[in-house]
Amino acid sequence: MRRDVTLPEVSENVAEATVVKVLVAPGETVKADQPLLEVETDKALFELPSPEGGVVAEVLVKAGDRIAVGQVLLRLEAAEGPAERTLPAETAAPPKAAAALPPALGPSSPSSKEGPSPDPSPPARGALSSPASPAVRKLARELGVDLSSVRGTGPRGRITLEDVKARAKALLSAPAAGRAAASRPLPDFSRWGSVRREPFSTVRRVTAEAMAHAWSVVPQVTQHDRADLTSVEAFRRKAGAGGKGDAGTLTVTAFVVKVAALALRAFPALNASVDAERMEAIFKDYVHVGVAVDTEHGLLVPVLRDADRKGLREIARELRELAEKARLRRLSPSELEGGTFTVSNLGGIGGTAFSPIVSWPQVAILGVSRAEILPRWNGEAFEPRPFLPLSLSYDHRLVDGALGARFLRHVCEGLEDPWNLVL
Ligand code: CAO
Repeated sequence: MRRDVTLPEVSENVAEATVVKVLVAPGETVKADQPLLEVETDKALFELPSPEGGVVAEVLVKAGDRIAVGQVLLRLEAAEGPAERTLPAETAAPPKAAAALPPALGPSSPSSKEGPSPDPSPPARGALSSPASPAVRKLARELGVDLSSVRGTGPRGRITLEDVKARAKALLSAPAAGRAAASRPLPDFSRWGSVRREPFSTVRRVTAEAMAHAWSVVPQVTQHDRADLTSVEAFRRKAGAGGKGDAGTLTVTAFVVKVAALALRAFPALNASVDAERMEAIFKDYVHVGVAVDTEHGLLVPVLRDADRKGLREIARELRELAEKARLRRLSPSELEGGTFTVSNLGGIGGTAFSPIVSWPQVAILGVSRAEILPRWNGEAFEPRPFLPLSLSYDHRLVDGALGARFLRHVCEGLEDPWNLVL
């Protein structure tokens, strides 16, 4: 019996993917679970396994093709035998699939199952979406509606035809200025000299979409402060002197993640999300901190779970592992999802301050610049002290300036006197 192999809904927010490699040819006999295609989504590179054993009758795609969830990719002549194994379209997470190799989420690619984008601007990829039937997908395609921006009101959050129509209506009634931004034509640059075009990589595209979305929906403010790192540096030196090599392990980033995670417990509004449609704040009882990692493929933001409950050494170790995996493109999609706050340390490179962009749907991000020795007045004289510049960007819809400043002060005080936090 012929059997169509389609692209399953690999992850809740992914509607499209790219074929990286076709691993089988017509006439080839395949076993159940044998990889058929290598596919790249916004979040991961993975192998699509065969739903059952059989002979490949037709391959309908080639490397480089953009494919949609539900699209028929291959046809199998199923082997005679017991009942078919099916690949449940809506639960087929990156198929246990061979090491879901690499992911690619920008800082604003947290996943949220919460609400829809409040505005009609293009949403961040990996933002949100609910299951949708083929008819709903078809209508969405026809109306130019991105399903990841639609809240499903049907049973179990399914997106209905009405949901898609409502979204299309909202898009049409959006202020013209908002729509114009995306569609304004570029000038012909070649009039002024030679130019070269290069398509965005997946990571670049995801980052671009996520940043543009976050920038357009989050009214953000950046607050700057400085933490005296004397205690942290003394602690790191001491740990190093203990002979365990911890000075290298207990990085500044690990301290910042730990202190920020504890501060988030004390300031739940910064560990929340905004549901602009319902005018509600969504407070999370977990603290999962995304850490921006600079890789040769672009910016990736793996998530360190329950950072408030983990010890410093554990955080430092996990951070090292996540950064290493990010650089090797070996993070799984789940390691890129669910962040409630982000830390971005550019201090290894330099800089005195910067304005990080809030990683929607989170409401705050902490930028870390390069620590330097500065004079501090002790009442009688100046003394040299290492100071760490910190820049907190926050969503002013939920966080007021005073709260943002208090939160950042709390973080600074936590770094200045870590014992306070421990106690
Ligand atoms: N101030 C002073 N020195 C710092 C520092 C800071 N804030 N942060 C790191 N350093 C030092 C480290 O101590 C290390 O020095 P040594 O080589 O002497 O030990 C060196 O700089 C390199 O450190 P690192 O960057 O590897 O530090 P880390 O392990 O704490 O950071 C990680 C890990 C993943 C945060 C970092 O490697 C990274 O990728 N940073 C870039 C993040 C980024 O791109 N953000 C932008 C997002 S928005 O586009």
